[in-house]
Amino acid sequence: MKRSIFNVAWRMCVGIVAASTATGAPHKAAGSAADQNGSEIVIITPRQDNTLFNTTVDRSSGAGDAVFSGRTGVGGGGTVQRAVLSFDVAGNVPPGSTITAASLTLTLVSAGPSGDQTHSLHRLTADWGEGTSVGFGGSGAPATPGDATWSHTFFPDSFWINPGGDFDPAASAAQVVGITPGMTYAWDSTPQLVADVQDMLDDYCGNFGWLVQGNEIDFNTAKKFASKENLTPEWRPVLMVSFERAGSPKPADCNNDGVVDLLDYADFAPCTLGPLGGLDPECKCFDVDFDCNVTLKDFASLQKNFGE
Ligand SMILES: [Ca+2]
Ligand SMILES: [Ca+2]
Ligand SMILES: [Ca+2]
Repeated sequence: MKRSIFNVAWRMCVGIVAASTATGAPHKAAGSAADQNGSEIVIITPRQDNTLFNTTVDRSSGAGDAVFSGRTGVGGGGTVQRAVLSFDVAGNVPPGSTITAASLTLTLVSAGPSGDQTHSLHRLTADWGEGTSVGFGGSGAPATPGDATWSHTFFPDSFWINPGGDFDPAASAAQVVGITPGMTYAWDSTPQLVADVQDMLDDYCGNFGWLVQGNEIDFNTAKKFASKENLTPEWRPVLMVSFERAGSPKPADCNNDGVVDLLDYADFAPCTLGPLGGLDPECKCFDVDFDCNVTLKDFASLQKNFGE
């Protein structure tokens, strides 16, 4: 097993933070620490995670306690599995920050008997969902509304362009995963992984996370990792991000003059397009809750900061 100094140093931090949450909700930067280079560090748990199972009927495991990557044995039907995970980077790292390091950590629950296998992270290029299906084995359970499946981004009406997921064929990071239950595996901070997370911050409306791809050729290469629903909090996936903030921008101070006032309100008003309005680049600053729309919820934040 390979673990960088970065990850070893922060695994304790992860354990402490993960143990403190039972919801899988993202952790706020306010509780972040600093790394050896002085960058702030934040620990983010998944926004959602799921598995695409290459089965003849639509199966998924949106609410299951694990995600899978690789291929089952003959007894399991030789099912190819791809884990998908996304993280709310923009909700946890201040806008304008520079990402200096990033690492994804998964904990192995169990594995097929094939020994070490390389699993790579690929940036997803389409949005996908997580329903209420709970699969216990390596072939998932019948998909429920909103679940990602091998064919669907959101079961039953929305589809990937490419069955098995739309993702960048170039890996952002790779890690060899063994077979010992309870072991943690970190996809280390490669330049591409850092670039991915920077993009997830800057262009958060296009942040759909990563797909984990294993050995899909040979039987018994499946790895079962704890998901955000896992009952053991410290086993849940975590994305560790180091960043340097650009200053302390006040939410909704979009003309950047240090105060939220009527000038900002004048710019805000034309940006309120409603839930289907999308996000004009000029309006991005007003999307205070990072949901890719400027709505009354964002106005509430503008109001809260008014005069400050
Ligand atoms: Ca899940
Ligand atoms: Ca202002
Ligand atoms: Ca918003």
